[in-house]
Amino acid sequence: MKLYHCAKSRSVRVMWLLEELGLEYEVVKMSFDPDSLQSADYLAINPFGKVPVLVDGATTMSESVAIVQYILNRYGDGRLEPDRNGPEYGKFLQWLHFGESTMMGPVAQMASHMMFFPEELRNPAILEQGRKTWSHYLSILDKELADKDYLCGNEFSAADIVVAYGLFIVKVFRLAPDGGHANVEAYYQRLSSRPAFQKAAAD
Ligand SMILES: N[C@@H](CCC(=O)N[C@@H](CS)C(=O)NCC(=O)O)C(=O)O
Repeated sequence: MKLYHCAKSRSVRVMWLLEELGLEYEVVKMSFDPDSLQSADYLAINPFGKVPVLVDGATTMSESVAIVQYILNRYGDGRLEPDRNGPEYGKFLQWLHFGESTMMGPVAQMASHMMFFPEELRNPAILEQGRKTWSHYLSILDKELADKDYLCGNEFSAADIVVAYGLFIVKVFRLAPDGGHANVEAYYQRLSSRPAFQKAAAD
């Protein structure tokens, strides 16, 4: 497998999973510079000009959570997900997709209006709205984590990888103030101390 990766991007999720599963892969380091992601060569691989991309034989994919599901399905041997016929599986899929579809909405708002957009397009009201939504999501996560260490069946799973990436990015870029969600904080400390995370999150 070949993983196209930019430091701190959503490809961290994929690398973290590959590391946890002990799978062999090659990393192609990209950068956010348009010469990299917008080059003709890269656009031929991913017309969206984004990372991650995973190439596995004839398969090329460019949605991080779909890639996570693909890797689990092909190479996971049941690891890092609950039994697909058991009671936890629906919940697992829900958190797995929450981590991108819902959770990254306010992250994108905060990041755009704090650092990605040119000054003249940044809107403090939208930044504030993003922070409010983020804080609301964290309170729900905090309740969910009140009596367990991980989101599904109290076992570490790929859903934690996807969700923890959002927490990571908000911390690294200081998009929202820390604090106020003790269970989420303890959860993040638990996850970010894993060697596979540390390898994937390094530059
Ligand atoms: N929904 C996609 C989003 C991919 C995405 O937005 N990637 C960002 C990095 S985290 C990117 O490559 N941005 C570069 C750009 O938009 O120019 C996924 O989960 O993989």
